[in-house]
Amino acid sequence: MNGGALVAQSLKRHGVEFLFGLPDTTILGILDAVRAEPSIRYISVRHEQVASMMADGVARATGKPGVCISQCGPGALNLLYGVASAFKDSTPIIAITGNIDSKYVGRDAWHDMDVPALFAPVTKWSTRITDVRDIPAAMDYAFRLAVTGRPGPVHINIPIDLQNKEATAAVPEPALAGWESKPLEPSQDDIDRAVRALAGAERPVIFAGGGVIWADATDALIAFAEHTGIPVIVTDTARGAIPENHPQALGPSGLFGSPTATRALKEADVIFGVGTRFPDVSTAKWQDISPAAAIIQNNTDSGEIGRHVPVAIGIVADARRCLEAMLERWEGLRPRQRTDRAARTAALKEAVDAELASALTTPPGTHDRIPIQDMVRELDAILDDETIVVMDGGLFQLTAARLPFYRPRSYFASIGLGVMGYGLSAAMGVKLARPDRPVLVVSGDGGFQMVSQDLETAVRAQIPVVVVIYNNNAFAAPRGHQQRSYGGRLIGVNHTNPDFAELAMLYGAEGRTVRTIGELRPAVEDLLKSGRVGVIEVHGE
Ligand SMILES: Cc1ncc(C[n+]2csc(CCOP(=O)(O)OP(=O)(O)O)c2C)c(N)n1
Ligand SMILES: [Mg+2]
Repeated sequence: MNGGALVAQSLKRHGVEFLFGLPDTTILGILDAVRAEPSIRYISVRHEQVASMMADGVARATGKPGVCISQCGPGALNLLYGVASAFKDSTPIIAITGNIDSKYVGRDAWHDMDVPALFAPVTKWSTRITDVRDIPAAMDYAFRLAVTGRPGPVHINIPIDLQNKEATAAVPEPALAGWESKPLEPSQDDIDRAVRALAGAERPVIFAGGGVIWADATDALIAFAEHTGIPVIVTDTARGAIPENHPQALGPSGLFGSPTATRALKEADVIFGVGTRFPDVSTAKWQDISPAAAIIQNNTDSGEIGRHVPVAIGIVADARRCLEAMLERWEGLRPRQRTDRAARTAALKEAVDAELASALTTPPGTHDRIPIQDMVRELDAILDDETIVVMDGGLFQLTAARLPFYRPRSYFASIGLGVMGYGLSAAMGVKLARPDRPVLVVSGDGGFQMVSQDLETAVRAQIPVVVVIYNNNAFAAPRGHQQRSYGGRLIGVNHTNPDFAELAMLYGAEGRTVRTIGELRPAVEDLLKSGRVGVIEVHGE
């Protein structure tokens, strides 16, 4: 077996169904072997950044690493984009890059760059293979590392000569083969202290992060919340961990959340952070966490505990095991609880609902084009809890992210890095992994235009996602800053766009234009049902 076949066999062994990439000479050994492996579907993209974000989509939709591949030089630079986004949002990706022949690596030859060094700051492990027989063990370690502790991307660089080289001597068995990891158990002492602190609290909140989703702990979260009556705030990677119409669900806090959830966080005397690193985006760079609050933090990665906020009780454990142990202990202890908890939670929930309604209320005045509030309100009315929403970044997102979500793995966005172009790209990975669920992208015109060439990929590979573009012919996010902070002196923020419906049709997709809000529902419903790739341009203001 040659190096390429060893890679393909490893992907197969790890149950990889999809590989996303863009071919070049330095990866042809691997691609040739993948071509011969019927269980793996290889899909070429038109820009490598789309491949890494598709892998991100697969990972977030399934909980298993997504895999992408590119050549070594410019391809690797493009691939890096989605890998970096995944790193910031704790998403496991296996990024594979090829390389020039080993004997020229590091000699400033054509395409030669120190690719492992480029990937190092945005991966958990970035390595170059120097012996073909190391491939299986390196791949196994990569798959293991990507999902253990705080999940994240890993990168393996494989020179082309090793892909083509036969492994003549015996290939060592990967040391990790056959070893099953078990969820990390919490210490009973930590659980005891946490339960007592929470039970005695006057204004407690549960602050649930992406770790709850990765640990499949949403049932445990809901059970614990219901038993204790404590309100739940979620981070942006944990949307839907508790249905957002649940009487105790306050939705997200911070930049994309409600002022009430933020206030509940600020006023809390005890904060139970579960499966979270306390992201800056949810906490106004940690300023929304009172220095007087007692913080309980659960994370499966001990390095994340106390990293951003001082922690009174740290619980290093799998989020599910932590929540289950907390509930068990709470039931055993039957702690005396404050009786005003239910009334406080109900008041918070009422305020969150009222705020959501006002966030989606159209500002007064005349509107020549469709206000963002109208579009999001209408989407809220149209979408059911089956539909997965993948969101791009931009000013529109501040309103669009207010859409409520009711199930885990139903909302994905590039939060920590905030990359433009994430919407269509990640959505394609999500749809491949979850063909049973409708997938809708909400994007700005700027973000969509960063990856619009990959409509061709969606059409060719028959990935029926529907993209709603809120077209304001501008990079409105920086424009807003210029209006507020630079005396309205605009530079570089207004532009023109093609007719997006026409563009979609040129690519062989369906295209619709929405000029009045009433046209949105039929367009979304028809296209989601059509089984085809669809683009809906909304004339935004
Ligand atoms: C690759 C990249 N470049 C620049 C930015 C900074 N940025 C954030 S939002 C934005 C404008 C997005 O425009 P659009 O998609 O049209 O959404 P809008 O702000 O108009 O709602 C820019 C330039 C970014 N996040 N990512
Ligand atoms: Mg725009």
